[in-house]
Parts: sequence; structure tokens; C-alpha cells
Amino acid sequence: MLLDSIHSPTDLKRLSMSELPQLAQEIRQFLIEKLSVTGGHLAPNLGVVELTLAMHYLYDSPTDKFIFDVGHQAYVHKVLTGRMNRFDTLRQKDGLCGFVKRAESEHDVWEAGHSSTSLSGAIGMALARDLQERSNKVIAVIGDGALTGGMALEALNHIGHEKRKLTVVLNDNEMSIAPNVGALHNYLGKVRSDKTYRKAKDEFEWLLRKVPAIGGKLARTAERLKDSLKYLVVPGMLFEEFGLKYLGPVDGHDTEKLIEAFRQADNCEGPVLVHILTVKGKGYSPAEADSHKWHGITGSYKIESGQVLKPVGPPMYTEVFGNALIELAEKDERIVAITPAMPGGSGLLGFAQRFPGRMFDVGIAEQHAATMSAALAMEGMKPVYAVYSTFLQRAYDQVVHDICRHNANVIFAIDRAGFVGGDGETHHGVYDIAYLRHIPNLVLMMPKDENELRRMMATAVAYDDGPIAIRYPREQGRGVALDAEPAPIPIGSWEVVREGDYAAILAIGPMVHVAEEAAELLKREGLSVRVVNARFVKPLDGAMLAQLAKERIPMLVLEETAVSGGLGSAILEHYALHDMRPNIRLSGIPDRFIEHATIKEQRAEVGLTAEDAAQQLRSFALLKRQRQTAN
Ligand SMILES: Cc1ncc(C[n+]2csc(CCOP(=O)(O)OP(=O)(O)O)c2C)c(N)n1
Repeated sequence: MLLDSIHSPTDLKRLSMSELPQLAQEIRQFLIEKLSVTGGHLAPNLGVVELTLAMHYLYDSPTDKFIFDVGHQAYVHKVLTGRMNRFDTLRQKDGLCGFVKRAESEHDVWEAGHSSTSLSGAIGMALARDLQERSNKVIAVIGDGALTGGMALEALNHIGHEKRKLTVVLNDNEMSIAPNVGALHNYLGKVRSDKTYRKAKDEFEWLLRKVPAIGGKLARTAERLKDSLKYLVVPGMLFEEFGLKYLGPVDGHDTEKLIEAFRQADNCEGPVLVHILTVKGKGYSPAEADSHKWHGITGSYKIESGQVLKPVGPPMYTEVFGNALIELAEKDERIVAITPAMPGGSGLLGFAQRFPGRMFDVGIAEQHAATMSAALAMEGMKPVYAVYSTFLQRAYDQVVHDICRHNANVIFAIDRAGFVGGDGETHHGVYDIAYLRHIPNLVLMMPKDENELRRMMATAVAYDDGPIAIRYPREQGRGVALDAEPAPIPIGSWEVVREGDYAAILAIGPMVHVAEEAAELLKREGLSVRVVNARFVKPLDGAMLAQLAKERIPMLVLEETAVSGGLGSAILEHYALHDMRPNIRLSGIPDRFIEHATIKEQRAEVGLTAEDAAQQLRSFALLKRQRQTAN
């Protein structure tokens, strides 16, 4: 095995070019085997094996800077930079991160998780290099999906303006997670497939080589002709117009050709875009056949059959949302669904099939999706903007400026609220309460189970007074029965799910059940604890809060969200504004990033378990007894 001898890029450079295809084969086998146990981003990584080999073979990382967009396709890079023996721990607690991670290796120079940041990273590093008069290379790897993100286009615009030396590798596999969409995608398709275009390019380049020999006026005419002809026949002219030299398309599975293209790029002045064509899932037939499914696998799979082992039990919240949306849309023609490149992850594939004309995949464009939703609402539609909590961070200003300020009837379906497990710190949905609850006009709620999710969707559709958001977790439902006709819930109403007068836990989402467990633990110790499902984060249930304060009952707020700016802080503000001073403790996520692990481990890490909650209440109990004794 060649792979056994590779512990660093230096080892790779010792191989001959002709040995690289065998090494590529071994790396593929390695990834297919390792990920069959841990899960992970298999298809994107199988597609970049030769690319990553070529980069490490030719360049000198970490002096030369490799910037991977999203960072989900850096497994091969990790294999080549001494982390092969850690793949059994991929995406697990204290194990190898599923994305680029600076703490792991000096070769990881730029972290991401969210897409379309690599070109900004690349131009920033190129500028720093030039200002410090260094001569290292900067190479950004960006997929055709990530290129549709607004940030990437902003950066491209600036890169062309700055004209600094850097290489953008456009890894074109025609896929985002789902099939890529949009005009840019169509343009790349044309460049990729149009044979006459390619033939014309070859003939034209032959002609160009002849032209400089001609002198005088004729040469100037020829130059002009050259420029106008270029528009017609040079593939990638769009990028040339942006100010980048275009090279390609190059076969992204031919290491020699890739190295040749990179050498050519290095010989150019200024920024170069190398357009490479790859197959997502290359070398593993189930992944090649369905790279959407194999983009990211959460659990394990059987290598032979490609069968992915799914958890048994109740459906995920995502699925309940998707099904309920179809039911609602059958009855209400105003309903349309919007997704920024996540039709599968957001549970919208069924909706897209049932209502193809009412579903809009806008590409990786969270900001555009938000503003477009505002306009749809203002013209009488009921847009349901389905988005992961973490990616909605991108569209904060659009939510404030275009949706809430217009008081537009947009429904936000915010998936992956709370911890997300293996994707880790870049993907947790733990800030949305903090970045949404202070915006005027917005209603924000979270269900305690899948039936309440359906009721909240009915609530949202019936609500015509402005924007309304439902956040729900990345987990299976509770397995509760679903009402045939989900009834809307009065806006701002909380629910007492368990009576008790010794202390109260105010909780949302999955924490309601943690609270119930804690109450059960304490019942055995003779303490009766009330559990409140604080399902509206905004507006809060002012009447219930007043009642709780009046009773002088000690309260614990339990939420799987950043404690700073979360539900607990909203409750404290409410009491402060109403001049009430009840005894409250907050339990949520502390002020630091929480790394990859299982959701259960992440909750345990920050003290969001039933035992932790019970412990907090025991000390309340102690306090109360002390107070009683003192009185
Ligand atoms: C801002 C943001 N939105 C959505 C995602 C989810 N996401 C992760 S990878 C990906 C597709 C990227 O496609 P591409 O850049 O072509 O890379 P490929 O996986 O095909 O290699 C998407 C939509 C994200 N990471 N960041």
C-alpha cells in the first residue's frame, strides 16, 4: 500500500507522478471503509481525491495556502497531512472534525462550514502576502454550488479589481447538495458540454498564435477581431470579464492534467480560475448514482449494497414539517415554499413533487431567499421560508429590513434549532433566538413535540398579522399521536404540562421533556415541580409570568440555545421592565463554541440534562428551606 507510507505532503512528493492514480484508488477505498462506520461527507470527498493529490504534490502547504470552501471536502487533505490514523474518530467527541480545523493541523489555514467564504479568504490572504512582501501561493477550492452564494460573487468582483496573484479552483460536479440551479449553473453547463464551442476554441487558439506575426494597421484590426471573436468562442469568458484568467475545463480526475493546469496558472500574472470537472461520489457506485443522498451520511452504511442504516422510531421533525406543509398547501393556494439549496435537508422533496410550480430552490442564497419571501408575501402569497437556523444567520439584515420592517406575512420554518451533533460548532442552531427575538413584529415559537409542530404550522398559516417563525430541532419526534385537524394555538400562550408548587421549570422544545424528567427525579425526593412549556419566545406569556412571580415560586429556565440573548434573558428583561424580582436561574449554552459530538454529549457538556436540572432545583429547595427557617 502506497498510502501507508504517506504521513505528510513531503512523503507524497517522493512518489512518481505515475504512482498517483494508485494512491488515489487507495485513498478512495480508505474513505469508503472508514465512513461506512462513522458517516460523513463521502461523495464530495470522493470527487476531490485527484485534485487534492495534485495540490499537495505541486504546492508547498502550509506556506502555500489551501482554502477549502465549506471545508466539508477536506478529508483527503486530512489524510495527506498526517491525520489518517484519526479517521475512526471522525465527527465524534474529541475526534477528527468533519471540516477544516486549525487546531488540528498547521495545514488547515481557513475554517468554514458555511459556504462561499473561500474567495474572500483567498483575496484577504493574497493582500496580506503582498503587503508583507511574501511570495507564497494562495489556492481556493470552491464548488459550483458554493459559487452561487452571494459572498462568492462579491469576492469575485473584488478579486478581478485587485488583480492579485491567486488561483481559484472551480470544482464543478454539477451538484450543490441537490442538483445545482440557476443561470450560472446553466452557463457552466454550456462551457462543459458544448463540443462546437470547445472545437472552436482550439481552432481559434491556433489562429491567435498566427496573429501576432502580422504588423501595422492590420495587426490592430486583428487585435480587435481577436477580442470580439473571443466573446464568441472562448469558454469561461464570463470569468475573464470578471478579471480572472480562465483555464479549462480540465478533467478533475486526471492528476497529471491538473498539475499541468496549475503550473500554467502559476505562470500567469494576476488571478486565475481553473475550471475542473469532477464526478461527485467518484469511484463508489451508490454515491455516483445518487450523490444527493451521499453528500453527507449521518450514520453508518453497508459498503456492498450502499444501504444506509437509519434510526428506527418516530419520524424526524423535518419530515413531519414536510408532510404537514403539503396538507396545508392542499387547502391554501397562497402557500409557496422557498429553500436556499436545501430541498432534501429541509424536508421539501415531497412538496416539490406535489407542487412543482410552488417550490423555489434559489441556490445558496439565504439573503435573497429572505427578501424574495418578503415580496411574495406583500403580493398576497404565504411564503414558507424553510431554512436551517445556522444558515439564517446569513440573512439577519434581510429579516430585519425586508421582512419584519415590512411586517410581511412570511412564515419561517427554522430547522436544526439547537445542537446538531457531528457537524459541530459551525452548524449549531443556537443563536436564532438571540438574533430574532428583538426584531419588532416577529412572532417566534418552538414546539415540544411533533403534534405541536403541526399545530404551530396551522397557527402560522392562519396568522395574517406579520412574520411568524417556528424553530424545531434536528431529532426524531416524540412518537405522539397527530391530530387529524391541527388546531391553531393562541399567540403568546404557554402551557403548564405538569403541576407543582415547589419550583417551576420554564422550558422550550426538547428541553420540556428534560424538565419533565427532572421533575420526575425530584418527585422521588418529595419535591413537586411545575413544568411550563414556554412555547412562545415572542411574545412571552405575560399573564403566566405575572402569576409565577406572584406565587414567588423559584424558576429555572431551560433552553438549548445561547443563554446570552435567549429565552431566559427575555424573561429576565420582562420582569425587569415590569418591576418584578422573582428568583430565577438560567440554564442554557454558555458563551463558547461547542464542538462536534453527539447531541446527547453536547447537552451533557453544557449541563442540559435532567440530572443537571434536578441538581439546580435541589439547591433552590435548599435555599427555600433556609429562607423558611430564617423566617
Ligand atoms: C451558507 C450555507 N448554506 C448552505 C449550506 C449547506 N451546504 C453545504 S455543502 C452545500 C453544497 C455545496 O455544493 P458545492 O459547492 O458544489 O460543493 P460539492 O459538495 O458539490 O463539492 C450546501 C448547500 C452551507 N454549508 N452554507
